[in-house]
Amino acid sequence: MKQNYQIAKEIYEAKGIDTEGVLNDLSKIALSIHAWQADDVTGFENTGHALTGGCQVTGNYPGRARNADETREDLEFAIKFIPGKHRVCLQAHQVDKMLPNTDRDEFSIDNFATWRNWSQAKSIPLDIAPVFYSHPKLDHGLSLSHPDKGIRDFWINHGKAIRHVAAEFGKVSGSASVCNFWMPDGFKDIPADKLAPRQRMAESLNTIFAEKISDELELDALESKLFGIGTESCTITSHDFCLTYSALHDILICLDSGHFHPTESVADKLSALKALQRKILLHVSRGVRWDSDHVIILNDELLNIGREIAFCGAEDIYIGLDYFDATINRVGAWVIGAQNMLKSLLIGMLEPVKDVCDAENSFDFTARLALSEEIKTLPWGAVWEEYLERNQILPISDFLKLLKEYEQNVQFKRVN
Ligand code: RNT
Ligand code: ZN
Repeated sequence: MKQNYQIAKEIYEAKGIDTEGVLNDLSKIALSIHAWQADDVTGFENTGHALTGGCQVTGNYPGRARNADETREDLEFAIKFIPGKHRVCLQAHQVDKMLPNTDRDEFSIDNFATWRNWSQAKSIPLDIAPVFYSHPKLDHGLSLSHPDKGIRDFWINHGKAIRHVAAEFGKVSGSASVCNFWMPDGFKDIPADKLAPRQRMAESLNTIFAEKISDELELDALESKLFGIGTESCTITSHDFCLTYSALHDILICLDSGHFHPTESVADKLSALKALQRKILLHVSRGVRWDSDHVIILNDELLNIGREIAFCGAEDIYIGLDYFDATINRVGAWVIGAQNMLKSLLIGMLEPVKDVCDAENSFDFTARLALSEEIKTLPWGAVWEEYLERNQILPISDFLKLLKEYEQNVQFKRVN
């Protein structure tokens, strides 16, 4: 035990916080690490379809994973630097292989067999998201809300297929696989009719979710978005739509922290949802101007998310990561962001909020402000270092050296 930690432990103890208990609680929180940081959201269908649906990945840092094997290789390297036991989430186009003459509407576990075996062998549970973009059947920017029944049916079948894949993932890991639905449907310019597409979207979702799959195997989630590139004027699955739909159908609401107005905070929404929804999925991301997916840094938004999760209780909150940056080493992006997520949780869990609550409960708002500011200088860094050491995680300077070796020996050898 390091001297710094010993001192920090005593400082926290004096404030009524048991750092050992906190480290134990933190080790039980599983993040769902987004596999799509490795391949710039291209997927491995090899159909040559460009990335569409308003998602953009900018940058050309060498070493993108070109297939599922390389994605797993990168994940295995990254996971060595992320303390704790975590999950991995796939986008459904990150297939192991395509099967002859089949498209997304016919995907099955056979397209993901190596992923499933890897999950089992490594004890890493998998989550998955159907992919409604980067495909010609996203027609005029519409999938499940398209006026043409044939197009809707194609996407309905894709949604159903991926729920089954998720259930197979859940079966091998013994922990329900979260299947997150995000549809890019929307309009660049102001639609005359915003109602009919939303009615069609709701109907399509009803058809997809009609089949009951055990909660032990699979959990459905619905993700909202305020706007995307090319859908500036209207998104069909807006927050109002998704919140209402998820509440009425008892599925998870997915809040992506890059999908709201910049002054709107996902952290502020957590307590409302925790009080009223059964389970919540987060996509922790960082919006910067028009982009919703920068690597998460330890800014106020992330700190507030960590604080709210710590306060409300992490159970029933699934913490998924969702960011992608191709201007830096992609494995580096994973590790930096995931460590920041864990730091924000640790900081939140270490906060001695009892005094602040006492002040609040006696309506002493001056004390509440003073005490909540005082908390900010507590020595959480020493506790974080101890956590890394106990998990045999190297400090970031060593990580950077090993990452340089990894990119020379592995990532940079990937051409095209
Ligand atoms: C898109 C959503 C979605 C992501 C994809 C890869 O804006 O955030 O959750 O998974 O971008
Ligand atoms: Zn997201």
